[in-house]
Amino acid sequence: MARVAQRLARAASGPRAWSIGKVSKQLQSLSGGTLSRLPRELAVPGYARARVRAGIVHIGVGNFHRAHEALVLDRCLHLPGHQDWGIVGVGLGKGADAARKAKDLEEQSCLYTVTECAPDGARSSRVIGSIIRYLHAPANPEAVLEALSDPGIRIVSLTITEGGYNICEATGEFDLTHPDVVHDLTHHDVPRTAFGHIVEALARRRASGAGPFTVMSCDNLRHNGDVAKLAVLSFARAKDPRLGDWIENHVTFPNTMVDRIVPAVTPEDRSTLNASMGVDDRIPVRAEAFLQWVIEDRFCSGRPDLAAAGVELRDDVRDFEVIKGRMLNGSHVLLCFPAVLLGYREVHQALSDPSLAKLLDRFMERDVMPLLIAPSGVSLRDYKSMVLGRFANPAIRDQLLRICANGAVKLPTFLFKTLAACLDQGRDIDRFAFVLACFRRYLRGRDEAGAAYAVDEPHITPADQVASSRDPLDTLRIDAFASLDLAGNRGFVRRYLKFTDMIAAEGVSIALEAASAD
Ligand code: CS2
Repeated sequence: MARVAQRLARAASGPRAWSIGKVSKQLQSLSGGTLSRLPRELAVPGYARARVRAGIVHIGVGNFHRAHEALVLDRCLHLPGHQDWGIVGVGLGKGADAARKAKDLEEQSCLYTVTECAPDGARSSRVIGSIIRYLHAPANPEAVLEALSDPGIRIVSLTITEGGYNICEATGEFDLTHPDVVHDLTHHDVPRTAFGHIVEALARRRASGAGPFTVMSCDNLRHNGDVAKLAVLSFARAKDPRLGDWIENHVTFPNTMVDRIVPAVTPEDRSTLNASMGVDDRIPVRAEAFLQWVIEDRFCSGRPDLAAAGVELRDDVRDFEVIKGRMLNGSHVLLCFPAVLLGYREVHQALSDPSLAKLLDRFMERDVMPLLIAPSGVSLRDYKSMVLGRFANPAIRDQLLRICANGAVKLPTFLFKTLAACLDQGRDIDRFAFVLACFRRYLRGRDEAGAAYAVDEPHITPADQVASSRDPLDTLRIDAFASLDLAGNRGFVRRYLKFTDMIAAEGVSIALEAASAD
């Protein structure tokens, strides 16, 4: 009888048939109501989701958040006494994609699958249940402010991208002239930016006695907590200096180092993942098996037992951030532009090209590692091998164009500290001159074989783009690169023009050999 009822329920919820090659499978839809009917091999939340309350608001629910913090919190929710640490997800983005994501999450009761792919091909998938509510801010800004003002919320975490903190590269200050910031300073109840939301919510909490929350940045930035603090305090002081003081005295901004490679999911990936799980998940995530999260233990209003869920709580987070940003993200950004120009589209394919592998090896070994101090228990040489091994993982098929996106912000974020030190110390700067020459060539949107790709550079103005295509030195002068005045450095300009000319006359391969020559 039970089996019959189960079958009827299965039929009522309308499993869809998919075929991959010759195999066709019945896929079970995913939502709170179908959890008990999912294929047995798929791990599902082992806690009562209905009893979970929100303790965290997360702004920027991209694939990275869903495969990183939300997965760690899902582990926490399995611990006794942790039912108050669910997540309310918030999306600030406008446009059709953002609205679709909100709809998909709502229809799936905010459930989704994460599939972890090890380099040996082993895969495991599970349903993550830690996001219990999702709010699309443009559709209802007041709901977001209410959620953030709820006394139950004790942490507000952020993945709003490296460029999202609105810090001017030239001055290092929060840009109070940005139109959205100007808007938020005068329209307190309908903010557009993360800072407008956070500061208005803190003002309300201060007035109501609900107390502060921790602001935890999870973006790939040097000292991300300090940057988040600068942004929040600058905004708050511009709005109300006394509120700024209150925030400074009560809110904490721990620095964190986040690490997990999470590729974009194409429609083909989605079909393959769903067929292998037997589930019709509209928003599945795929990630490498590796996951690291190091956090300073500075939470002003409490935290879950993150250590029990695999997080490292340490005082020397900044050292980890520096190593990860300069070695892993630095290598990514050094690799992606020449690799795309050479016709590669996935990271592991590029790594199987010995010239590109050599470029990264030289870069880490010669340019980066001599400048770093390893935290206790970390060997830089092992770290280098681990980075190269992770990039070479064929199972995650990470997209080079994902890494290229927003290169104007990523290049300075991940390479300029190393470049500045190399310039100061009169060391080899060829890898940097080479990658900037490749970046300029990449902006044309066609690789060396003529294949077109989409260039995603929200921080380069159309005028800069035109200028850059005429005069190679104008690429060095774009606002995002202002901190180093590279166009005014004769030594750098000489090397950069050498690579620009070499790429134009002889091609990227020849320039690549020259950039990693002994
Ligand atoms: C990548 C990162 O987007 C990028 O530039 O380097 O997303 C990288 O995959 C993660 O930081 C790995 O932790």
